[in-house]
Amino acid sequence: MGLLDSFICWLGLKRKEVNVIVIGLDNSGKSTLLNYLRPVEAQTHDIVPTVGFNTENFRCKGLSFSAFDMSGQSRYRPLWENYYRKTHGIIFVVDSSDRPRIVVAKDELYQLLTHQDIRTRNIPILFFANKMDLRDSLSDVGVSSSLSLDEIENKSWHICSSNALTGDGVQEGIEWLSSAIKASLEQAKR
Ligand SMILES: Nc1nc2c(ncn2[C@@H]2O[C@H](COP(=O)(O)OP(=O)(O)OP(=O)(O)O)[C@@H](O)[C@H]2O)c(=O)[nH]1
Ligand SMILES: [Mg+2]
Repeated sequence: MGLLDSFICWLGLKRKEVNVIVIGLDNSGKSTLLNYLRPVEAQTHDIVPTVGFNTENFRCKGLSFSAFDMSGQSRYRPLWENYYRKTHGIIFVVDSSDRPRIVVAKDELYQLLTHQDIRTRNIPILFFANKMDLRDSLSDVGVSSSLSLDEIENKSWHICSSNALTGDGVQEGIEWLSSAIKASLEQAKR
């Protein structure tokens, strides 16, 4: 951000721009969730598996978000780490109905938490226990314990049950993330 931009931000005339990376296994609902955050007239009913990544923009609580919607397919997962250094927050989406692959999600989470660009930073992580509408889905508590979220150190985290098709739980999660990012930016200034 240039000096002029910083001044305009300071005056409260411009929203602070932040980056978030949206990760999680393929088919967990990342793109569907981001689609819900678009203005109604821009939403699509035709979401296909992401190739590589897409970017989406949305606003919340005075922040202007650039969200990197990453593909969760195994061949594209190595791309995720390229975005870690510049991200202000992480959205990790889990398909709560995909019990057989929750261990794969846990392994990807471990790789994230131990990555050199993430390990030592107090970077907020928002988990969506998505597809809560499906029968036999794990609850947010079930997803949290399957992923051992209680063992996360040095980071603020929060988990929300969501239904990305209807948007249930999505706004609540994004509001938490906005507040957590603002708090971590304030902390970094001190
Ligand atoms: N029932 C239900 N289906 C969902 C929900 N969220 C997403 N889906 C469906 O899950 C499928 C995958 O959704 P995507 O948003 O493409 O998943 P993704 O995580 O972006 O997948 P990749 O781009 O391949 O990594 C689609 O058929 C969605 O309609 C949900 O909350 N409930
Ligand atoms: Mg996608």
